[in-house]
Amino acid sequence: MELIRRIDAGDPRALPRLLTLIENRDPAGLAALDTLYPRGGRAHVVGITGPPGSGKSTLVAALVSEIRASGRRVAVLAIDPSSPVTGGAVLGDRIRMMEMHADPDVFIRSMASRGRVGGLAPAAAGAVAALDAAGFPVIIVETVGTGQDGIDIMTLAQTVVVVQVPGLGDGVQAIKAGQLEVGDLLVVNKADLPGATDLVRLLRQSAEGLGSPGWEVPVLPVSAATGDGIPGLLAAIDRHGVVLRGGSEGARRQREAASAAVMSGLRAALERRIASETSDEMRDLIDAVAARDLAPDAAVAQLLTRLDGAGTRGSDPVGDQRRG
Ligand SMILES: Nc1nc2c(ncn2[C@@H]2O[C@H](COP(=O)(O)OP(=O)(O)O)[C@@H](O)[C@H]2O)c(=O)[nH]1
Ligand SMILES: [Mg+2]
Repeated sequence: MELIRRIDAGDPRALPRLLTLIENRDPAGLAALDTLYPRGGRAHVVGITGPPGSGKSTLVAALVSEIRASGRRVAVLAIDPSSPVTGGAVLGDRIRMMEMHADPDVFIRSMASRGRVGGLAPAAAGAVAALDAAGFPVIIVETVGTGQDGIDIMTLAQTVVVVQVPGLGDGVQAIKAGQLEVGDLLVVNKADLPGATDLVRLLRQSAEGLGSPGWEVPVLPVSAATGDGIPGLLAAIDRHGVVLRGGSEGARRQREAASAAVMSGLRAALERRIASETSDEMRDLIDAVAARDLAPDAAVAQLLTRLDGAGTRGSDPVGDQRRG
């Protein structure tokens, strides 16, 4: 296929093009992904998550410089599930990383959920798979929080870095909300600000006993703005990658990621099918439920029968079917 040949030849416009096709669920993009998928599985996918303003983008920029200094290529996927009307947040991130656009071995892509057909989670999983197949040894995924809009960073990333900052009480919030548990590494960013030492101490207590076989969760103070602690953070991320590759935990996570990718894709496909196959009938049935002529379960049963019929016909009016 032409697009894959161009990616292999190192055409800088081919990969952004492929990601756009995948995001739009264009049959050509999905067919390319079918071909590319078996090539993947070698990248170390690192998720960076934390509250807005905690310095994730600044941290990613610092990590990218450090990874480049170690001679590796790196791709960044910045996911913003907040559907900004203006796209401002995503654009801000882009501009901040602009200097890196000059480096052909750094690939940066932003993704928002605004106007998306078929859900952000499958699109993000598809993008990671494409970047993996394109040969980036490290892929960084930046996203706010966890589980928002179906983006569960754990299902995309092998190594999850949870970012906290002093001064906002966020650390305490995160402990209460159980957000630390998803982290393989806990980072206290803005360690140049007051309160960092206390937060590190608090998180170290909370992190005790967390982790996976052969891995204790480290709590690392860094300053993305000054670069303090960044080499140590990258070293810890790399170490976690090595631990994963050496043990059963890595395989377990691969299996979990595969399961999540299939399930989110299936869910999105069913939602598209529901929207396209049942809309008229759905409206009538909802009217009937509202008028108390029909119980909700009875309406659901009728709609399912309708979808079963659509399934056996094999029709796919959204144009999802692979034509590759
Ligand atoms: N003092 C200080 N400020 C930082 C540090 N890292 C990031 N910031 C600032 O925090 C703000 C939010 O950073 P950003 O990377 O956009 O956060 P994000 O929303 O988590 O991606 C910006 O004004 C950054 O300059 C740091 O290490 N120290
Ligand atoms: Mg950001």
